[in-house]
Amino acid sequence: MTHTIRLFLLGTLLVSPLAHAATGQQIVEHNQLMDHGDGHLMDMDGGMIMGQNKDKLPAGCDRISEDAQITVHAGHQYAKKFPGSMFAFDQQEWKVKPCTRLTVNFINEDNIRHQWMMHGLPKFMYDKGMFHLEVTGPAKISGTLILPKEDRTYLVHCDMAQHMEKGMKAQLVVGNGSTPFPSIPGLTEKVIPDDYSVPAVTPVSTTAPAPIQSAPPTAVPAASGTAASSSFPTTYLFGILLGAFGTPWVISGYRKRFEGMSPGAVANHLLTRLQETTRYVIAWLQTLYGQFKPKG
Ligand SMILES: [Cu+2]
Repeated sequence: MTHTIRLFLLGTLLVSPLAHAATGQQIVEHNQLMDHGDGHLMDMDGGMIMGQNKDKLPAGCDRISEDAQITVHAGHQYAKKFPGSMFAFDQQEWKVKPCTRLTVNFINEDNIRHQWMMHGLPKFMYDKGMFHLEVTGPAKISGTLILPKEDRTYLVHCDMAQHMEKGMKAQLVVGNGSTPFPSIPGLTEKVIPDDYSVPAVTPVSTTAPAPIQSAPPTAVPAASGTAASSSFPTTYLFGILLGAFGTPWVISGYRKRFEGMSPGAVANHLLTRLQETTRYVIAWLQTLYGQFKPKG
């Protein structure tokens, strides 16, 4: 029982939140990670260390030159001084001597996941050539590695999607370093510089004759097609009604009209009417064909 209480108190002490000066948030410290071997450590709250090495000397280092510590703050607020960026570390460059045993204290101040990921380490002792700290903030996680003997500049970034592109990029210089990395905020030239220039405004004519001329060819066939298809049943019904009630009236009218006319005059009159009707029917059929033929 006493043992359980002691463990509980120890655990409470170890994960006790640190006061976050800037925002009043509580920074949870992840320091009870399970060692999965090969320098890979994790805890149940998503804290992760990859490539930890506290005692294996890299080739060429006959001893640890010095023990050093850096504290890295990560978060949105550090991006404010870099226009166009969203995330950043509080520093963009760290310098250490070759064969340094370096402990990185990584403090993620955002309520999202961030990483302090270093690339290009020798694969004979760092699996995947990486050293990597990762935690969901606000939280702190610390890891240790021993740097190689060679003068070299290493890329450090957050590998969460788009975080490096949005500013979370830095470099660690060992000894005299090597070629610096591009696009490190406030440190090196951008590969693709941001362009915030306002494009020149092209004057727009208020009369704008061109759109008016170009509109009719597309608008007219569509409009007539729609009107024809929607009005066709009404027209058809109207025709039937006109035929049913109009025909007797027309016959009686013609009967009166033909009274007293010679058969020749009646025939001539009917022939003229037939010609007119034929022309009308042909015109109607042409219109109908124009409306229903396949477009294009
Ligand atoms: Cu990130």
